[in-house]
Amino acid sequence: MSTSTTKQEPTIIVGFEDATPLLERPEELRAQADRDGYLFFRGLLPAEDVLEVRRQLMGILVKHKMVRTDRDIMEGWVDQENVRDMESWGGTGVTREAYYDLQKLQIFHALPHHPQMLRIYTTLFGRPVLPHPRNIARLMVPCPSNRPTPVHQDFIHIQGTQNVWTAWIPLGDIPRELGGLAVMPGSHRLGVLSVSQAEGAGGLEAILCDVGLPWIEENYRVGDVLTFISTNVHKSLPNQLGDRVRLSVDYRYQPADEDIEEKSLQPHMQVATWDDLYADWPTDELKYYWKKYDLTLSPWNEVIRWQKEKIC
Ligand SMILES: O=C(O)CCC(=O)C(=O)O
Repeated sequence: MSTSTTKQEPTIIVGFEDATPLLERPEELRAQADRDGYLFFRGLLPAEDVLEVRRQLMGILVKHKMVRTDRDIMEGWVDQENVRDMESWGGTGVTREAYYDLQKLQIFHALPHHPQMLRIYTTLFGRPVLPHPRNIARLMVPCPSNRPTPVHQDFIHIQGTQNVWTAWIPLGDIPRELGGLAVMPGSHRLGVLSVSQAEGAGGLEAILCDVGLPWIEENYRVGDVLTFISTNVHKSLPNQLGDRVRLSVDYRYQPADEDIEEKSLQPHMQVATWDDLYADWPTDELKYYWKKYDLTLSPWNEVIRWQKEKIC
């Protein structure tokens, strides 16, 4: 007699519940966050604020000849010829040079301090919030060196407290075919999962046995905000359009009185020093803002990152 195990394909749900009304009912917001490990806010950010960030990022893609200028630049039509052999740098979607230009933009570092963003986390935590300065952008140009982001939990890459929440913000409409983020509700209760090596941002894939949880996908619109705790399992969908860039940012927040690992205070991928990135900023108030907090640093633990190769 032979035995075989068949892996159950997870259910896919399209469309999140909108948690915006719960910002007026903190207890319910916290209960939902605790139950699902994520929250979704439809149109919370003013479209014009998000679109200005998009406009400036598109300007960088134009400068580096990655998007076409014979069509509306805001639509992000890719210059296929120029990106074919592009070496994408560390899950950012673009070259190191283009990513450096982006990290110098004040507006990109100011968006996480938007009053609507701070409102989410002051309501969720009920105490002072620390936005991490290590802000990340994904300029996911469809090209051979860019792969969808694998199934993962952020905690192994961030460490510090597990109570870090990622805000994933689409910079423009991102229908599912353009490759937005999908989350697995309730997956934060699985604990920190083992990983194996993978292609795509982060380079590590969480090993999911038959956990019986669905995936939730979304057709994102400009102004939407998705947020999830660092142990929530998520991934990006593939960009099936193939001719348009997917732009998003991911910012992180935690209660200011919980542990933080030092690299969360450094520029992403240490692409430059803060002094270098700040050089052209017209105003000073956001420079080194985290120094006003009395932070508790916790050490990096390589063992957390490499709980590898568990067999289901
Ligand atoms: O946008 C992506 O492809 C990856 C984002 C992500 O995994 C995150 O924000 O934690």
